[in-house]
This record gives sequence, structure tokens and C-alpha cells, in this order.
Amino acid sequence: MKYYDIFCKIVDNFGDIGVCWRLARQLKSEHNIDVQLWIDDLNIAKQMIPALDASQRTQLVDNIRISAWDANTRFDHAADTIIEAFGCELPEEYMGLIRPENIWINLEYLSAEPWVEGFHARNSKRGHLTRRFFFPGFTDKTGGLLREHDLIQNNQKIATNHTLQTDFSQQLNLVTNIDDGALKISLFSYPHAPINDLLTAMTASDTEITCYVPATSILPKVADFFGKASISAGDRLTRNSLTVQVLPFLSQADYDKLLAICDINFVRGEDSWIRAIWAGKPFIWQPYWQTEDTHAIKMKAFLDVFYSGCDETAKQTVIKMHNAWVTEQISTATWQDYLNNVGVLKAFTTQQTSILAAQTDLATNLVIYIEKLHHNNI
Ligand code: TRH
Repeated sequence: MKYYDIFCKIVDNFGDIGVCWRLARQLKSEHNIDVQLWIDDLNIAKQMIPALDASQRTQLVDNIRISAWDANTRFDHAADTIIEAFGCELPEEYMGLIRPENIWINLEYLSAEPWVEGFHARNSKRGHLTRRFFFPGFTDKTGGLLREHDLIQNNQKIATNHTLQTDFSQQLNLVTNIDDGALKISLFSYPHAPINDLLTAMTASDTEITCYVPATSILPKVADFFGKASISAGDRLTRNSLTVQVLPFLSQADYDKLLAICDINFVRGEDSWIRAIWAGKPFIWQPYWQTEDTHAIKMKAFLDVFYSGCDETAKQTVIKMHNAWVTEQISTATWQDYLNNVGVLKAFTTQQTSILAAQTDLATNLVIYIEKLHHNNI
């Protein structure tokens, strides 16, 4: 039986644990690999993995062994394959147990920048050990993108099946009737985004809009817009053509469904960004803020890659909308322009989703790469 250790440090937000949890489950369910996931903050992880008991130091959830990684954690052996997520730095005691024949991989952050291809699968020496860099990416010269084998099919099913949509709608007590003609939007962003501007623009739209907001750190901003001291899951707020419904923080599976049934998705960071692509709907991505405008460089690289080949007018509105969203000022005209192009963007996104989904997914690429290393084929 194959066995991987994955180390995950939750820096802030949910992206690190979101990616690690998804990868761990896919390795087990699709590649029959036993995974031990070491997490440095079980309390935060519990939001993403509700079945987790944060008081237990080690436990099995969805066939993944999850263990606390803190100052009290002792290690007596290293796995044959070790995945260090996002340069989180393995514990010193564990490092001492790694043998040269073990495969040690650093799973990197995702970027569409051209340099990624050249750095993917490169390695560096750490004493007698080799650390290998595995880069996710948008081309087949990179590690690819996380995607479960049935994801696209499941997304398409719920996006087109009335009964499934109604069931989901009832489960979350969604404000709209699926057929009411309102434009459905999901909103997940960092609190520094121009949320007030966006909601103002939405109230001025000529279309009815229902905006679903899962409960995250942006709720105070949304409450502020409606002149409320606070809002919470279950609240519904209306102004002019806009209705906002606050949802609980969803399970990853339900969040996927929400993205699939919405017409436009606002996403952020790393993992929700990719899920929005797999949902095949127009989306606006807010990259994680980094110094020296690194996030803006990352965003430009992605827009260049993803929208190359898109109708020029639609492409320019996407670029304008993204620039407005990251530079923290959005005008009603920018939003209206974007809405006017949503039909073209929907068709284009669906096409890009199919192209990307034809590439090998990240978990499969990773397993193939690791197998080759174990057999000294690289
Ligand atoms: O939370 P994030 O901002 O994470 C970020 C990024 O990963 C960033 O690159 C990293 O450097 C930083 O963390 C430390 O956004 P992201 O990546 O989209 O992760 C959110 C996860 O939460 C994703 O797995 C989707 C999930 N999610 C739910 O499960 N339910 C929800 O209701 C929502 C809104 C999100």
C-alpha cells in the first residue's frame, strides 16, 4: 500500500488547507494512496473539515489520517513520499528521519506566469536530500490543476438539471426560485475589495440580481452597505434590484454546487479561483494580496493566458473589471459593461473549461511523477 505524508501550515485564510484537503482526498479515492495529513491548526481546519474533532491529536476523516502538527508532535519515521505544501518547512525532527531514497516534494502555489514551466519539477539539494518543486499550472508542461475525475460532469449536471437545482436551493433555503430570471451571483473576496462600490453598482443594474454571500470576513462590509451593525447566515437584504442572501460557510462540495448554479462568481486566492473555472461560468478573480504588486503581475499573466482568443471587446471588459476589483474602485459603468458581455463570456468560459479539463489533473500528474522518481526513471 502506498503512503504519503502531507504537511500543511495554515498561513491565513482557507487556501492552504483547502488545497491540501482536496488533494489528500483525491489521492485516496482516485489513486488508492494512504495519506497522513499533518495540520498545524486543527481549529481553523475544522471550518473546512466539519467532521474533524480538534481535541483529538490523530483521527481518520474520509479515510485520511489527520494529525496535529505542533511543538508536542513527535515523529518516529518518515513516509516514502513527503509532500510539503507551499514551502511550509518540515519539522526538524522529521527532516532527520528522511532518507535520500525518500521522495520529498514541495507543492508550490499556482501561477499562470510563463516562468512556471521552466521551474516545474526542478530540484535543489538540502544536505544529502533532494527537494523537488512541483508547480501547478495551466499548461501540460506544469503540474496541472486540481480536478476530481467527475467534477465537470457533476457541475454540468447541477447547472442543467432542474430537480437537482431545486433540491440544492431547498437545502440552503436559497432566496430565489431557480426560474425567477434574476441573475445569480456568488461573492467571495478579501475584505479590502471595493464591496460597497460593487453592491452600489448592482443596485443600479437593469436586471434583478440575487447575490449569495457565504459567511466570511466580508460580512461587516456587506452589513455596512445595508446600514446594519452586523449580518449573519440566513439574512436577506434588498435594495432596488439587488437582493443579498447571506449563506453559512459552505462545505467544499456545496460551494462547488453554488458556483455551478450561479451566473457570475467572484472568487479569490487559489482554490476557489480554480473551482470557478471548473464551474464554467464567468468569474472575477481577486488574487491574494502580495507586496511589490506581485498579485497584479499574477493576475495579468492569468488574464493573458485564459482570455487569449476571446472576443476583444469582452476581453477588455474582463480586464477592466479585474483591474477595478483589485485596485479597489469599481464604477457602475464598469459593472454594467461587464454584465453586457456576460453572454459572450459564458460561452468563452465554457470553451476554456473544456480545454483545461482535457489536460491531466494535478493529483494524477503528481502520482505519475512520484512513481517515476521511485523507479529512478527521472
Ligand atoms: O482563503 P483564500 O484566500 O486562501 C488563500 C490563497 O490560497 C492564497 O493563495 C494563499 O496564499 C493564502 O490563502 C494563504 O482563498 P482560496 O484559495 O480560494 O481558499 C478558500 C477555500 O475555501 C477553497 O477551498 C474554497 C473553500 N470555501 C468553502 O469550502 N466554502 C465556502 O463557503 C467558501 C466561500 C469557500
